[in-house]
Amino acid sequence: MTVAPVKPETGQAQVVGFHTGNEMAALSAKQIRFHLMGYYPITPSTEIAEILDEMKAAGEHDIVMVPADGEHGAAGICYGAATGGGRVFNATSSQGLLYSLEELPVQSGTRFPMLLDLATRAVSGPLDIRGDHSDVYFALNTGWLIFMARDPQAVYDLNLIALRVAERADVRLPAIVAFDGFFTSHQKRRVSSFEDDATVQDWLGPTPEMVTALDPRHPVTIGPYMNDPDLINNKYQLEQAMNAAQATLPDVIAEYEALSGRRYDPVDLYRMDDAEVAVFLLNSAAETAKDVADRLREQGVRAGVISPNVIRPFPADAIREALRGVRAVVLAERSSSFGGHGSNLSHEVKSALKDDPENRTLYLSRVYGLGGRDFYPEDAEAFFRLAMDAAERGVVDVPFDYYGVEPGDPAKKRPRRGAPALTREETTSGLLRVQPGPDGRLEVEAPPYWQLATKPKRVLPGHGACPGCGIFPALDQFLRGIEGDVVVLYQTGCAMVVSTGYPSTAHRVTYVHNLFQNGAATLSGLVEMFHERVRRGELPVGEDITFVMVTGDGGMDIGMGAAVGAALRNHGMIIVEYDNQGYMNTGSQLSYSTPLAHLTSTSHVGPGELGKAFHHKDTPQIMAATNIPFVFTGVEGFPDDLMAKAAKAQWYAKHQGMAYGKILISCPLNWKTEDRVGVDIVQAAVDSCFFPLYEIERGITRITYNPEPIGRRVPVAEWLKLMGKTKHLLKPANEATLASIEAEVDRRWQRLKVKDEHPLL
Ligand SMILES: Cc1ncc(C[n+]2csc(CCOP(=O)(O)OP(=O)(O)O)c2C)c(N)n1
Ligand code: SF4
Ligand SMILES: [Mg+2]
Repeated sequence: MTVAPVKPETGQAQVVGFHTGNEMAALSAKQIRFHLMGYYPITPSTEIAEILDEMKAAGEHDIVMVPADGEHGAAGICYGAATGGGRVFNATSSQGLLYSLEELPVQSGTRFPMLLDLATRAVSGPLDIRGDHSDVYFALNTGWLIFMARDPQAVYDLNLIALRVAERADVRLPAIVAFDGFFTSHQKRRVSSFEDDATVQDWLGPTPEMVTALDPRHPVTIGPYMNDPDLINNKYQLEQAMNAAQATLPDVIAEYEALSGRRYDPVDLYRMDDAEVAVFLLNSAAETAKDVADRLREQGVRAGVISPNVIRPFPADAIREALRGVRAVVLAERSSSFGGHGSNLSHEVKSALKDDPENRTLYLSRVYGLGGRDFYPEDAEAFFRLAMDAAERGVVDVPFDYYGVEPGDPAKKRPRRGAPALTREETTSGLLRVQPGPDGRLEVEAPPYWQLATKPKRVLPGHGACPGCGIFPALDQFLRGIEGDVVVLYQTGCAMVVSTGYPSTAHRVTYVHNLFQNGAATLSGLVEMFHERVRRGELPVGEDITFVMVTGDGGMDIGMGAAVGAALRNHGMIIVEYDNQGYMNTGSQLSYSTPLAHLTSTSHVGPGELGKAFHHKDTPQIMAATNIPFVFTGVEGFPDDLMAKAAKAQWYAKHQGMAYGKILISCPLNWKTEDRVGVDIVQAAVDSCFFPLYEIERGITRITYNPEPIGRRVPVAEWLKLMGKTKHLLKPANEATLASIEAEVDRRWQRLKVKDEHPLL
């Protein structure tokens, strides 16, 4: 992009800084002063909400920030807010975009503008957090405008341009501004921004008058049931809106240039005037190729780079025009349309060229850089050389291919195996016996925990968890209470991320991963397949596997629907949740299990905000309401208790259906504590009755550790004072909030005690 100096006679005062794409996204959102942001954290876009939350805590803006239960929820929140007539913002990446995908056509089809910033990232699976364009390509058919921002400056500028186009009366479409995950989202660049927020707000003007759900005197029906022939007409109108956006773009670009001194034509053309060979690239890779084009020009090669700033509407005319005299072009894309003999935009460029009967450009389509694989000048040069070779010989030998891949030889390269498989004898101590007692509850006969210490670990110690992390000690205690063969499913979270990294694994038992919105459904499918294959005689009749899903507390937000679904179907499996009170592997964002007023990276503390705004989720009680046979809580500091509950969970999973348990574990990194004190903090959480230890067996509640009669109950302040993330709650100014936490903890505890004492509850 060319950054022209601001023209003093027309431009507005600007400041120069050194910022990342995410910072520029947040800055532009703050300056636009959206009414609302609905969001859900996902790397590498998470920082945008984090920065905005920090600014809010500091009192720098008044945007309503709504933390969703998942991206589908975030998209719904944004859509609902947009029907209310204000300005709406969201930010996401990868699976987050895909998880909200079905909402996107709802919004464009009913024509409510908003802005969605997409820090692009490879789509799962397998899971990869780095940047390619496979996510944004899924949005090509959603009816959203799509702008491509090649650097942090463009993120800022295109956010303003996109919103302005989106809100035009004849457009009224939501818009995505996509920039390269990590390459642009996290790398600092020299950038300019308007000094005064008012400049941005004046340029955009007030939110335009639109259909609104908030005017009872003028009721409207938004999203009526619609059938043939109206539906196709609705889509035709959407197409017209895209055309209107295309028509309006030159004006908006010119106006923005007058305001800022920076110009964004629909297609960024670099030395294309007389180019004979060219590469077509999106976003940051195009910048790399520009340097190479310069170098080749010094050697006498007429090389150029063509790179759209907008892909919806697709600037077919400008591309056709730019390629008119080009002899060969490499169309290189960071995404694939598997089986499509070329990725999507390659086909769109080719079809644009077909519309010019005079055009003789040869084209080669290449997929490169998937999963964030770096794109170096040598790679750009290789593309130019492909084009030069085709131009010289007048033929294209390989029209479509992947670039920079090594398919490997399965005979030579096998994933490294971890430790040898566990035998059933090794995992069966024979020391744990579970049987129904006279009152219908299970009785567990178990040795002291230390006697099971010789049972081999199902997760090897060579994982990458932080020092002092409570996950694996607690999981190990839990899994020791389970006898025999186990198949585990881990939802996305710290436990998953630190224990597998292709080609290594810390798991000695069969492990399956699915994304954390759907693990419970996935495991329930596996459980049913197991039983069906046994029934059909395809697996030995005596085969006996216990199925355990391991999830974080965040997985019980976004995956709540799947977990409740599996619970209502009562599959024979265990869900064990390790609760570290936040989305920790993505950098400590709040989860619904984060307690009130705790500090996280999306619930800051400052004059405008006091940590998380609502109380922690009572997941065990929610799961108990599904009437599954067994629900429990546990902590590492009570190993005998935890092990007995594991044994019961296994019995119920085998004989009656689902068991669910929540284990509170320490996260020194994000609780801001020393590594060694995790067990003490968790003990204080139990003794303050914030995290009571209990079980609900076939609907009957029993507290398994009561700190009151033994004189161990402590005020919640005694627990909160142990963590850096809650120290602010002990300040006199925050007395009322502390009292509110104490009151809520006590209210839940008193109800639990009543249940414990009641024979039917
Ligand atoms: C659909 C989707 N949204 C967001 C993410 C990013 N993400 C992966 S794990 C995670 C948080 C997990 O939190 P939790 O379950 O509590 O586990 P923890 O990281 O705390 O161990 C998030 C936000 C994702 N992978 N997929
Ligand atoms: S971030 Fe917290 S939960 Fe995750 S591995 Fe580190 S200490 Fe454990
Ligand atoms: Mg968590």
